[in-house]
Amino acid sequence: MSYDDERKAGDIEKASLADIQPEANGAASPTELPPSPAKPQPEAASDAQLAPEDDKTCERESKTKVHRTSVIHNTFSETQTHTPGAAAYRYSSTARAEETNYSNNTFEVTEASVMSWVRKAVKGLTSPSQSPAPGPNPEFDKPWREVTWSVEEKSQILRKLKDLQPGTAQVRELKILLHGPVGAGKSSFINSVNTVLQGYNTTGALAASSAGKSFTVEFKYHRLKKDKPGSFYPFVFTDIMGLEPEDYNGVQTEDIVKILQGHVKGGYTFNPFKPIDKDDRSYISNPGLKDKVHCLVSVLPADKISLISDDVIKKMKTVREKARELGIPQVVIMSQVDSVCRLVQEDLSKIYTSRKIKEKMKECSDRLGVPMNCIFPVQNYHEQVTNDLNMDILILMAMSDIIRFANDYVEDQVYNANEYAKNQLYNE
Ligand SMILES: Nc1nc2c(ncn2[C@@H]2O[C@H](COP(=O)(O)OP(=O)(O)OP(=O)(O)O)[C@@H](O)[C@H]2O)c(=O)[nH]1
Ligand SMILES: [Mg+2]
Repeated sequence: MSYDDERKAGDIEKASLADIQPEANGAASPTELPPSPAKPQPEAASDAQLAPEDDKTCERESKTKVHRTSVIHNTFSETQTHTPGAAAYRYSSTARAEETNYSNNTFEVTEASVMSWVRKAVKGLTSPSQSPAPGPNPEFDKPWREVTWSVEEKSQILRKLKDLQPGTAQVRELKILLHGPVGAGKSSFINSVNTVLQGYNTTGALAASSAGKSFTVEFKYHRLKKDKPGSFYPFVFTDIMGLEPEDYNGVQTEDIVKILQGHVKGGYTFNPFKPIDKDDRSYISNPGLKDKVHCLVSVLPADKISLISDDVIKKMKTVREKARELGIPQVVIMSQVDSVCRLVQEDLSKIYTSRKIKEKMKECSDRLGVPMNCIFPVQNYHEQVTNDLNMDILILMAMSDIIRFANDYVEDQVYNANEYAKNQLYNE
């Protein structure tokens, strides 16, 4: 066989015979090549390892060539007599390497080249064409909810919030109540809104360093400062203890319902064993519209929705049903989106193109029984100390709807009450 024939027969390279494994069950294609447990994997050997280190190595190699000249020839056109006892070696479907005496008209190989050939063959095993078909694209072609990720958009929402005046003189502050499981990110959301409004890192509603037992035990109003001293935004957040599955752990649903109705004063400390009663000094017997909650915000962590116990979800549903009876608008904040989707963790502006996030929002919607358009995914400020435009935009989008719903509610209450009074007078 001529040199040219030999070349055609296979992709001939210099290789190390010492690194070729004896063939176990006849010819195997490179794609079928199992890794050798006893030997280091070809990929693991760096070029530096494979290259001759010094002159001595070269000398050694040339001696090897003389004594162990190899022929690589086409398996299917093979006609030569094999050296008796010559070991059969692993080879490709088109080429085969074996020891022979044909040193004068054959292509000589070195240990390094055979090693390289083996490496290529094994590489074929992991090449993209061999790997399993990729899963569905984690991104939608276009966002399913429109968001303008710009400084102008942020400034516009901020200005609206700064200029906000509740629609009725009866209510000076819109009350927003946050509830949800322990460690859902309730306090972090309040801090995040404050961080966006102030433009710097804030920790007004202290958040837990990690979730366990509820970190927030006191029923507290959080007022957010405006730019001038002594001036505040006309809305307050009420941060409460988290819900827990057991009856005597966390905040009681009865307490939350009392808060919705306006019976609980700020500063009240929750007692997981006993809900507030009429004799408590924090109990308001005849609450007015200003004492009531004007928007109920349920907070669920995106990364643990499926892990939240049915008991906690049941408690949340009880509170939501009571809020619905009272006509109080509701919003769901889905926090911790960065923990559930790598795409979003790397680029928050992909929030509405991420399939994972939509899937999680759907899970929120199904478990709580709320429509998708009431769910706002956000990433809270929890480790960042400087403002991020995309985080700000998502938080502000949620806030502007919360405030609008709350304001509409108080206006409706006053308008309906006035209409009712007028109608009563008219009928008399
Ligand atoms: N990665 C990530 N972590 C968050 C996010 N929001 C909150 N956390 C973390 O989640 C943990 C719980 O957050 P909190 O705000 O204390 O939760 P909470 O609902 O107020 O908890 P309780 O008051 O104990 O009921 C804290 O370690 C936060 O740093 C978020 O959007 N992303
Ligand atoms: Mg808290």
